[in-house]
Amino acid sequence: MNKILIANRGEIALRIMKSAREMGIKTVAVYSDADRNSPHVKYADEAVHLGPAPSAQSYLLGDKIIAACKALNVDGIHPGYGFLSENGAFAQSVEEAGLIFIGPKAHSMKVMGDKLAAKEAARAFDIPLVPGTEGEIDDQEEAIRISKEIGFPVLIKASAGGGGKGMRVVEREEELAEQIESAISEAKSAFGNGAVFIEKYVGSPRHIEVQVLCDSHGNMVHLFERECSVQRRHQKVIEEAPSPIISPELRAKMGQKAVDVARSCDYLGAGTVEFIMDEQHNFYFMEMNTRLQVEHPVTEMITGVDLVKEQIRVARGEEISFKQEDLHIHGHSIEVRVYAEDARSNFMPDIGNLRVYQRPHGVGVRVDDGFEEGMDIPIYYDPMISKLVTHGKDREEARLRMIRAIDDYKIVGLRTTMEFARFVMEHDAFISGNFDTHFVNKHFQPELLDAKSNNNEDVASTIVAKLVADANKKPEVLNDSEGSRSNWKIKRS
Ligand code: MV4
Repeated sequence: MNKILIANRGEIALRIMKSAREMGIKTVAVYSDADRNSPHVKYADEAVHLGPAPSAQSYLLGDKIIAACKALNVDGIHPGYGFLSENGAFAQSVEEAGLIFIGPKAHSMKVMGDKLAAKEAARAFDIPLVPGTEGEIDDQEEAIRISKEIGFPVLIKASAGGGGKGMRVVEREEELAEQIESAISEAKSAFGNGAVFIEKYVGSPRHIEVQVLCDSHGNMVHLFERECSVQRRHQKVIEEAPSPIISPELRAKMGQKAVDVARSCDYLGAGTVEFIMDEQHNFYFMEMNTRLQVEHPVTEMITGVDLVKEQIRVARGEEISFKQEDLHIHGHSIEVRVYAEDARSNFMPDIGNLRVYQRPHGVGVRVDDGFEEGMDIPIYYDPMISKLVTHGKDREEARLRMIRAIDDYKIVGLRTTMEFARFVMEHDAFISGNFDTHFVNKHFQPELLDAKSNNNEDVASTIVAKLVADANKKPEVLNDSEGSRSNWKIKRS
């Protein structure tokens, strides 16, 4: 593989290009009108314009992307996450065009993209599943019988849903028939597939997912778990690895089950097996994400494995570069997703310009981002500005490092979720590790954000004051050994 095209934008496009470059592989960026001047376009060896800003006219144009690959002699496509990454039909077209899709086969995506098919595949491999109906509900009487058997509350899920879409909790038997009817019609209109099923409702689950990696030589490994319980409305906000509540024995067991899920769909490449865990630490398979995930860096930080490199290796037909027994957990890593959202106004997306953008640095700090100072955050895509990742010898060091990094990260021009993240980092429930997927609803109110911390206006005035002070500095600052070599003077003359 000499040249790959990255069918994505922003931080993940850059992240992928960095690994490709280290492997001596040329990179091709694609971009929309909104991303003309983006770092991912500048970083790539070549770049192809796709169209107007909306995804449907740019990053989702599979045929146009494949045509660009042919014109530029590209060997493979990395889809990143979102956009075309879990589109089996696209993966199929890529292969039919004689290109390598850096990801699993269309078959695996198809099985795991349908929750009922995923559960059926997993059942054959003895993976723990939440008690419920075995297949699609086609008989109300039977649905009621099974629900009574497992006990209320139950959860109705759409087979074509996923990520929490199309779920509804039913508390009482009398509501069940009506809820099933409306779930079916909702699933039909939302997904074009009315198949729904029932599970026992797990009231206080933790979201724990296991990273897996498979090659075409039959090697399948897991890279331990990520704890992703701090989320709001199915949007993850903070992730960490390892989970603060999992014992080595449980980890080995979950890892083995995750590998079996991968085996059940003949998986290739990097994937994530999502489990929920109840208060008694019983874990149940929920779904498999057949892509590289946003939160993959925390796994990289604790294992030392470059997941993108491994994806490329196995896509080239090579073996994974290590064995299960070579892997160990080194310390602890936490990721905060920095969104252009206002936590004080119900996390409304905040649009604007990154007037000041200064990244934190230092030991154990990693920033995966795709913007530069002065850029606008486009309204057309996900409002994530960056991922702030820390690593420490243990959870407490990673946590304190995160607080320090948040304080060092200067963003002016937009409201971000950083002060919310700081609130979580300092919350007793987070510190103790005693939290579940209801953390935000249970513990967060905007009033709890420190009135003066990280307020945009305060930061702005601090920085303006600093700029004025810098501009008025006496020449001796420029004459010291650091200053005389810097281009401080040149930039401002
Ligand atoms: C559940 C559940 C409780 N009981 N299933 C939501 C996303 C999807 N992957 C699975 N989800 C859930 N399935 C049963 N039987 C609670 C959730 C859930 C959840 C899971 C993981 C992370 C955040 C969540 C937030 C709300 C509900």
